[in-house]
Amino acid sequence: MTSSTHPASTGSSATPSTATVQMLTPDGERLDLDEGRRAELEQAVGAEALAHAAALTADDLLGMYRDMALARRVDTEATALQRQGELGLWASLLGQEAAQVGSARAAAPQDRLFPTYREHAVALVRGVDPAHVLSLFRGVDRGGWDAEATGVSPYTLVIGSQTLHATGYAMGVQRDGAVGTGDPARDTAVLAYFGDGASSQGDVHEAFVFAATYQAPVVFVCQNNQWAISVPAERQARVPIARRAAGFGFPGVRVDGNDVVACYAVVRAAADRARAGEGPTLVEAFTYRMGAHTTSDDPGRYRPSVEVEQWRDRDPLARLEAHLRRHHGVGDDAFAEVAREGDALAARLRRDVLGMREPGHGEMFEHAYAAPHAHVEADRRWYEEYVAGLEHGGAAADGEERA
Ligand SMILES: Cc1ncc(C[n+]2csc(CCOP(=O)(O)OP(=O)(O)O)c2C)c(N)n1
Repeated sequence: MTSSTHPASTGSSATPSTATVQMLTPDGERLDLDEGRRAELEQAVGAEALAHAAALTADDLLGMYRDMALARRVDTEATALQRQGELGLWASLLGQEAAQVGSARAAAPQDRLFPTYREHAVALVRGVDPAHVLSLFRGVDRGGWDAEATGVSPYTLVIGSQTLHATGYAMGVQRDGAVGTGDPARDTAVLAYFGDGASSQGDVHEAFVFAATYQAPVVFVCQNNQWAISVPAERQARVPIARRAAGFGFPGVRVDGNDVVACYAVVRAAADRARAGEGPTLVEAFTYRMGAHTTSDDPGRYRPSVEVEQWRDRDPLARLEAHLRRHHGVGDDAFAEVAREGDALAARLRRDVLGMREPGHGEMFEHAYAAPHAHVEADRRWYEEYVAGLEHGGAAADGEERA
């Protein structure tokens, strides 16, 4: 179905509506499998995306449910750990599981994903240990998971900057001859994640220009969760974000971000296009941030609770669960098994976090360069002397000139 009205517009009459692609209704019905809806959907997303959705098996769908449920369980545990003083901060993904799992599952193993700081489900799908993500929020690590092995670059807090890194990487991939060869194990796409607030950044617009000009293999995945901390999306974007792509010369699609099937299908088709050398696509996943911006934020000060309640009815997990129960005969046992797995993961995470050691003073210098570097060594010596001075009463290094 493509609906001509927002699933739940936050209200500004200045914001024109745009079609939102949906394949799984909140009640769990599959619209892409409905003969009557196919033509309308095909026009909105193309036959390839429909074929990708139709090819999903019951196992695939249960796998998506599991990914979303585990990500939500990690999120709940991380929020509790932060409240208990074990993490410095946490950016919850609650409500955004479908946009993240659908898009990440659409990526091929060789694709590279550039997240911001809320893509915990993306990381999970790609095999990043959530303990690594939590170590970053505990402040004992700088998020140093293996980007090569997982295909997930480090988190970025500088809003929108990773869209430029992603586009540069995609241009590199292109120059390495890994686009448009027709070899499915070689052709590579890049997914760049960012938020509605980030779409106001100059960096994002530069990334769009470069990606469009060079036909770089990038899928821009904007999770429009409708709030950039306390600023609503409608105050930043006078037209739906997906429509901006047209001005740069590439396709833009708005998809129901709480519908994991639609997110998967649309991003899969866009990534296929990118790998084939047909250039970038902007996918706006229209979703909602159910929690606070971070644990330092109080959304009750700026966000009407009725809006949150409306979105609770569109919960991405509940709709996939309804579909699996009604159309694939999945019963209580399977969901209980996923819940048990989630609890075990959460317990293991808690143990890991409580056991994380403080980093040594000099460790931040270790990965600045791959090989030893004289300036980095000088910085390290100065820093170690400075810290030693602090430990001996703060006098020794205070007045010293930096080397
Ligand atoms: C360049 C830059 N400017 C401002 C900030 C402060 N800041 C942190 S998060 C945020 C809002 C981001 O909103 P959005 O892009 O919609 O992502 P969301 O947090 O909603 O997922 C801002 C302004 C920053 N981190 N970097």
